[in-house]
Amino acid sequence: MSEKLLVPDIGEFEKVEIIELLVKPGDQINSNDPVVTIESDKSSVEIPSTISGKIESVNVKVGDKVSKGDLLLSIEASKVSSSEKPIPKDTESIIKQAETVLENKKKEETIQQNPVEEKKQTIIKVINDSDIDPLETQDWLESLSAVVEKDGNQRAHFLIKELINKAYREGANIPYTQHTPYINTIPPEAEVKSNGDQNIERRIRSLIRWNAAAMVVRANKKFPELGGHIGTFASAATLYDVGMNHFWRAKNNKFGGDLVYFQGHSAPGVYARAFLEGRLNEKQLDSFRQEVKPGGLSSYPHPWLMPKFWQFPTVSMGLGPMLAIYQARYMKYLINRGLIKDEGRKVWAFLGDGEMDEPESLGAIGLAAREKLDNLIFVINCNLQRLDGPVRGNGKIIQELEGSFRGAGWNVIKVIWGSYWDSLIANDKTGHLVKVMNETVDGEYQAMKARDGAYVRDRFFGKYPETQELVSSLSDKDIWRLNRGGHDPHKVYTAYDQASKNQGSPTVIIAKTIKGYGMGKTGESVNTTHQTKKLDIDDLLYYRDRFDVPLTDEQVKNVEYFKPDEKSLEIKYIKEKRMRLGGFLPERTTYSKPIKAPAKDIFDFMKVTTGEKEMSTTMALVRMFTNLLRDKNISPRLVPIIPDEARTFGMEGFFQKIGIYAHEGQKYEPEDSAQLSSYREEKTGQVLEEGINEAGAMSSWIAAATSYTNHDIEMIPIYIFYSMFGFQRIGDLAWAGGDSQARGFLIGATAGRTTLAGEGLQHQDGHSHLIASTIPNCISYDPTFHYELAVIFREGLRRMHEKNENVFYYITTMNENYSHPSMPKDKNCEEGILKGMYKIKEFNKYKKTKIQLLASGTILREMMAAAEILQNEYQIDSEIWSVTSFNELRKDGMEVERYNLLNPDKDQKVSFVEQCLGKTEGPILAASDYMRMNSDQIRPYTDKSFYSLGTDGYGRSDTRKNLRKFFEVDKEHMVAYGLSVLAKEQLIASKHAKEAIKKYNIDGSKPMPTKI
Ligand SMILES: Cc1ncc(C[n+]2csc(CCOP(=O)(O)OP(=O)(O)O)c2C)c(N)n1
Ligand SMILES: [Mg+2]
Repeated sequence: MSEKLLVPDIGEFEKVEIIELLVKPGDQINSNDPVVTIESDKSSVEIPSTISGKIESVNVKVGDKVSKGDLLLSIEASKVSSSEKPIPKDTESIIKQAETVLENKKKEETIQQNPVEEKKQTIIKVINDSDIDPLETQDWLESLSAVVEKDGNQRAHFLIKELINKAYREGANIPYTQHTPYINTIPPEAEVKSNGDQNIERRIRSLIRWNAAAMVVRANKKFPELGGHIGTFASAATLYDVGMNHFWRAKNNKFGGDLVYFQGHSAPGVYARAFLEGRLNEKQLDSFRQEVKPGGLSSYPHPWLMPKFWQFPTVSMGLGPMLAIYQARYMKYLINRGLIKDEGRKVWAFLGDGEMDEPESLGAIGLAAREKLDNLIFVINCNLQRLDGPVRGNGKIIQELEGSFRGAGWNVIKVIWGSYWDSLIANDKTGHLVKVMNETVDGEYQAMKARDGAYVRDRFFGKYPETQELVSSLSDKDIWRLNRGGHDPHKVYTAYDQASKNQGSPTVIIAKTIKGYGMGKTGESVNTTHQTKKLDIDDLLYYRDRFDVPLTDEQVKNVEYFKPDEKSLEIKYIKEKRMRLGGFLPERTTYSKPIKAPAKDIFDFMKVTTGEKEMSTTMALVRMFTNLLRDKNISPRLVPIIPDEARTFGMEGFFQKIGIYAHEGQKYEPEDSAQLSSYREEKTGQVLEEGINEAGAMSSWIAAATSYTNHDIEMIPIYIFYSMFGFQRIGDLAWAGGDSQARGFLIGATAGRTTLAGEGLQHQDGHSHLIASTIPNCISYDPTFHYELAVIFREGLRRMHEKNENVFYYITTMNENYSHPSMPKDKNCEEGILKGMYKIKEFNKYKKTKIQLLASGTILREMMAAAEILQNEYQIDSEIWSVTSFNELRKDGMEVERYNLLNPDKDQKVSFVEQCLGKTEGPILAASDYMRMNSDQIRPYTDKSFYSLGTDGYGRSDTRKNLRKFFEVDKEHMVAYGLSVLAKEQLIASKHAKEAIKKYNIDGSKPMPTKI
């Protein structure tokens, strides 16, 4: 039966051009196969067939303009019985969704019907001064305890929720509290015991503590300028050790490995453990913070400097939390897209309590909960101090963080008190102990740990007679021994155990510790702990004794490391524990397979002129992606990342074609479901649509760009953003991306200070290339024409994803529409595009006076127009150079100059700039849509006179024409400046320049754009 395929609803567009026919008569096609590509002035989209069968006739040709309802093809449809008719995708996902909801509901019901038998919960009374009827309160509490005992926690929760609902409906204004009392979330009865040997583990931990401190002290004895930290790891040692001994599984040939983001300043502790494990030797420990000689140990986790060890750069505070969240989300993305197996891998991130004040640290916690990232565990080491003093002297950081995370939907586990407190809390029949705990602020908690047991008795337990009584039988020493949760391996183990098993939400473990734990009077819990890097002999002896390190006084004086014999119980234990968990951590390895770059001809269509058709480079890029999606090797590996600008960039066609990643699929029928570019969310969706969130999008990009090492699968992330909201906004993340050896593309779209016209000061980018040039492994380009883009992009794919070079690409694309010429036939053109410049045109009619004109991006077109005027109206010849990358030219120039200076007696090399311009005639005038500094970068690498134009100053909204006039990068200014340059070089008389300045109404006394 013959069926007709019509142009579907293409939104607001009409008379859209057909630019490609993807099928011909006789082809057998399936439903959803693309048949033609259409292009508006903003975007190009493939139209998929809705019918399977054999094509009888194609009723359109390239160049035709079509609108909704026009006939595209006639197809002899394959016979599909109505029962076999495919369910439309949207409906299918809605059905799936409904089924899952039903299933979950069923599960919930069964859980509710069969409450897990709960152990008896201790009732903790919290004394409240505003309690007008304590007896009545007692009644209610007892009823609740009875419910907990009889029917379990879930039932109790249910009743409380119902009570609250009822009160709310009856008009009670119930204040919402996100805080629980200042005690551990997991009661002692619910604790899980570790199967580890606690004695050996303590001995190992003590040695790690000692060696970590020793390496910092030794380095600073030799070179006091090196610095380092002892106090941070001292507070976190137990938190790391329990993970290392019992929880964190390494990557090996059977398992992908858990990913652990270590807190930057605890690096000495991680090295100290690696020393006991036999992965680092004494010489290496002695080269801590001396990295210039190969083999030195990095101050902090830096994969660039220790590429086989560190996986994640975390020391710039706030980046670790964001990167870890997006890493966990990306892991789920890979699983849901079927690219890696779901092995229950976890992402653990260790963070400082001071670090949590960075807005980035909390900035993405909502996403983690929304995406149900139960593969993510944060451990916040609340030692109550940051660098200068207490994190919340007047408040309680643990409570505050609990509120933030609970409010965001996380599973919160507070580990505040160690086991020695258990019996005290159990005996707190009046509730006064919890009251004191709640009332005491962090400044007091910190001060207490800087003093002694007597002080704690007086200042803490002494607050109420009831609490004083509670510790009356304890000595001051006993009181001093009351430990904090983060230093108690049992409490930490049970928290990790519960966190690892939690489902449906991310978990945060908020652990209370002591900064500089064990460092004694000069370093424990004092405001200067953070910066303590030298310990005097008394401190060292105290530290040895405190942790029973088997060193003689003499050895302590020499600050010797201690490593037990290989056959000792400790070393055997530590190794055996790691072997059970699959290997050592951290370790950075890569087993991914390269992706073959597409054949050169995939971009051939971009090497021929677009003729009269005008398009922007942003649009050319989107066309190129559409083509790449047809490459079987490349397509599944592309990770398009967009921060709510797909429509701005003409990429909305991707929504239907490859779908938007949504871990729960699409629970609604989108408003535009009938349209070709309908908003389609899917569990297997490919696009990461990040919303208005550049930092998050960049974190996703880093996760995908390091997929080759963290997931052993090479991926091609392409993050497209408003160029101004790129490097300027997320510069530190880009730096961390470089450190991480990210591979992928960053596309600064709608770029240029005058090319993006109306948007104004905050939007118009005139410096992103300069910021990009600060990152050593970032390669950046500012192409003008579609073939330049194609050559650059393919080379990026080849270098990064086929040859696995650890570089990443930054390419600016623009939104100015113009016709693109064919690629010049010159065989060196491609090389020039990649190295940074090539000659695109020459005017050579008069052979009297010549000027070299260099420009990049759309400003090249102004320069080409100026050259034409110079030739036609002033008889000036010129050579025009398309500069695709001033940055790349500078890199080459620097290297050549350095080589020549260091090798004065050898044949001198010639920079690429000089290879191009050395033998040409006339001075150079260079311009771009960026600050003059952009083109000035190559000034030192040519002997010629060099003048530059650029867009220095704040942008502002206006038309492109007016902006270019304002910043003096339009063709008229170029003509006038060109003539002036030639006059200054005494190649022509100055009157020509004067005339041109007058002719173009240029006011010579107007202020610099930087001043207005
Ligand atoms: C973005 C950033 N700002 C400042 C610093 C400098 N700095 C290093 S450690 C530190 C204090 C850290 O306190 P906290 O997060 O509580 O960690 P702790 O050492 O107490 O575990 C500061 C301010 C940094 N590393 N990164
Ligand atoms: Mg801290």
